[in-house]
Amino acid sequence: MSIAAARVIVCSPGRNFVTLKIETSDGLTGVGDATLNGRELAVAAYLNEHVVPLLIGRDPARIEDTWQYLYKGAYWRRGPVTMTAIAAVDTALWDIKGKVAGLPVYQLLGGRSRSGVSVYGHANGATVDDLLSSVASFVSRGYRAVRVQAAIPEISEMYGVSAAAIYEPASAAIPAESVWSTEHYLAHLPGVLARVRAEFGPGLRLLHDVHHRLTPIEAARLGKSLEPYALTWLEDPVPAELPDGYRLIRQHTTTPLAVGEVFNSIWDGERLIREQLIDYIRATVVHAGGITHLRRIFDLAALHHVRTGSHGATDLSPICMSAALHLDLAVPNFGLQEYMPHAPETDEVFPHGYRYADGYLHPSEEPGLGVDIDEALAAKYPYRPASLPVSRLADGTLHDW
Ligand code: GCO
Ligand code: MG
Repeated sequence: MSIAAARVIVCSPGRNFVTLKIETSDGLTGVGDATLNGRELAVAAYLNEHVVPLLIGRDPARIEDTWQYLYKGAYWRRGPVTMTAIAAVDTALWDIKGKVAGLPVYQLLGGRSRSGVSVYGHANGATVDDLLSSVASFVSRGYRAVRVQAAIPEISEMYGVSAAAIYEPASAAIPAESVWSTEHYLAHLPGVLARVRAEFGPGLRLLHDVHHRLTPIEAARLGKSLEPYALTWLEDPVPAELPDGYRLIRQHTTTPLAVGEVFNSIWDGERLIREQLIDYIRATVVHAGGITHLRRIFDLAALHHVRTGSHGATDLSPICMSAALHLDLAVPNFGLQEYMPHAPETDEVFPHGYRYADGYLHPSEEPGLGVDIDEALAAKYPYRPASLPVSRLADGTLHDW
C-alpha cells in the first residue's frame, strides 16, 4: 500500500481550519489538523508546496520514518509552521494505521490507562456574579474542573471574557487592539478567586490563564496571592522563551504552573520539564509535531513529575481533539484536557465520534481516530482572514496579548 493522494482543505465553518487528507492506494483515508490560528495559509502553502509532493508513493505504515524525513529532511528544523505541517501528516498516518489494524488509535498507543479523559471548561463573566453563574452552569453539567477568567473593571477588553456563547478572539482581518494594565489585574484577580473558592468549596478544580502577560516577579506575587484558593494551575504567567523566569516564580510560590500551548517541539519545554519548573505541559498534537512527537514530550514529562494538560481551544479542530483524546487516554501521566466545544457548523463539517459525559470526554471506538471532514460541506465555508488581537499599555507600548 502506498500514499496515492494528499489534499489540503482550507475552510471556515465558524472559524478557519486547515486540514490534510491522505488517501492510500487501497482507498483508505486519514485526516490531520494543520490549523495555526491567524497564520493558516502559511501552513497550507508549506504543505501544498513542500510536503504533499514528497508523500506520494510513500508507505503510509512508516509513521516514524516519515516524521524524521520531514523533520530532518527539511534541514530547517522546528518552528510553528513546519511542526504544524508535520503534525498534520503524522496524525493522518496514525488514523490510517488504526483503520488498517481495525483498532482505535489509543489501542495502538498501549491501550487505556483510565476510563475517561477529565476535561475543564471555560467560565467567565463581565461581573463576579456573572462569573459565579457561569461556573455554576459548568458544575451543573458535570465538570469537576473550570477555568476562571474575570473582567477587570478598569480594563475594557479582557482575554477570555466574552458574552458570546463561543469565545473567538481571532475576529478582524487586521488585529484588534486593547489596552492592558498589570496593576489593575493584580489588584483585582485575587478577590475574584476568593469568591469563587468560597462559593464552590474545596472540591472543584480551579484554573486561571494569565496569557503570557506578566514578568516573573509579578507572576511570583500573583502565585503567592492565589495560594489560599488552591488553583490546579496558573497558566502561562510569563512568556516561556526564557526558562529562568520560571525558576524565579518557583522560588516564591507553590501555585502549580502550566505552560506550553505555543510550544512546537520537545526542545521548547525540555529545560522547564527537566528542572521541574512547571507542573503541566500544555503542548498539543497539532502544534507540536503530531501524536508521534507529543508522545515523546509526554514521556519526558513523565520522568520529571510533570503531567499533561493539552491545549484544546476552538482553533484546534475536532481532528486535533480526537487525536488528543486517544493520547490522553493512553499516557500514564495524563493531567487534564482543555475542552471548548466548537460551533455547530464546525461539528457538522468535522463529523466525530468523541462524546462528553459527566466531566469526561471519551474518544471514538471506531478504527483510527474516529473523525473525518465533509469536503462538500467544507467548500460552502470559504476562508476569511482573521487575526488574533494585540495588546498595548496605556502609553501605546506593545505588550503580550
Ligand atoms: C487557551 C488559549 C487560547 C489561545 C488561542 C490562540 O488556553 O485556550 O490561551 O485561548 O488564546 O488558542 O489561538
Ligand atoms: Mg492558554
